[in-house]
Amino acid sequence: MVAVARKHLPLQNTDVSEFETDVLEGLRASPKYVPAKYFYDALGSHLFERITELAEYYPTRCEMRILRRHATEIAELVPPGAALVEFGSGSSKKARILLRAMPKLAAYVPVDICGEMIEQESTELRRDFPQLTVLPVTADICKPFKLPEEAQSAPSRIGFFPGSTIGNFEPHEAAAFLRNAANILGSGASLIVGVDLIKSIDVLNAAYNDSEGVTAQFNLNLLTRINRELGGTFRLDTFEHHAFYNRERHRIEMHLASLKRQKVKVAGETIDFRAGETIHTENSYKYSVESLAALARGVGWLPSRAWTDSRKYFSIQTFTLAG
Ligand code: AVJ
Repeated sequence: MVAVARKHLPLQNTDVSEFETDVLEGLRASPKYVPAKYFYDALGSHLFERITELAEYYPTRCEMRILRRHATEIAELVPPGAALVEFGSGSSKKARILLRAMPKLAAYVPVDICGEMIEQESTELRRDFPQLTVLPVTADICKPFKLPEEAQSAPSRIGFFPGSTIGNFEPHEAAAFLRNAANILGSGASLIVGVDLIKSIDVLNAAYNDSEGVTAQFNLNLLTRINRELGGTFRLDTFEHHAFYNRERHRIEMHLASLKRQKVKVAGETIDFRAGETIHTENSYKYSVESLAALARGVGWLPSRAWTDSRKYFSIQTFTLAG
């Protein structure tokens, strides 16, 4: 079945086989894990949208508020004729706030692994910002990629990485991402990063254990996806959503815990679970303004400005490239 499909759908099946490789590698490991990027199939993306609207989930609202309140000041960092490059742009909802405050911007370059999504979004952006050149790039933001000629030749480039997506990386991966962004943007560049801040454990734990159970559905949907795309036999009623703040490592951990000893098949392979054994599905690292600044400095970015909301839950931080 898969072998036949692979011939006719090369693009889709490249993804499927990478998904299979990554899932099997993670489920053979001890402790078990699955990379968090696989949450975002169609249903997963929809569930994440619902998470951003939950009373307990403050990050998205806080970030939007900071961007709206300080859009003019943020825009002052962007010289006329510059190109704005968004890493992992998705729906470009946050970029729109900046675009409205940057009328002299030459180009907006949304970069996302999901080509279909940014093509559609670009059509809407061109309609809403007729004077703006929109140059979508389909790429994995963790790997080197080339900017379109028009963005390359602009007098300067500004990176935008909102949503605390940087928190999904291990700190060394976050540093590698910042280094890659510096290489892509080039000398004279600036970078605008949105990052969730270290705060009261109760606030953090509540944000990932909402009372409606949407985060639990989001987490468990990963098993549904494995069942559908990799012929998995996970029974969703035998796994439970676990999310907690790990104080030592400044991160929320999400896991799926097996409620009993059991065997599950995935892509023809049998995976054994002990009772209580978990699959580690996500880390969401929390930073202070200082700890992110230190990380960025280490790879050549000079910290410039930082804004937070009134409760200091979330931050927007800017950096410029040294040299
Ligand atoms: C999209 C990675 C920022 O870590 O808060 C939300 C994902 N996971 N609830 C986050 C997520 C569980 C989210 N990020």
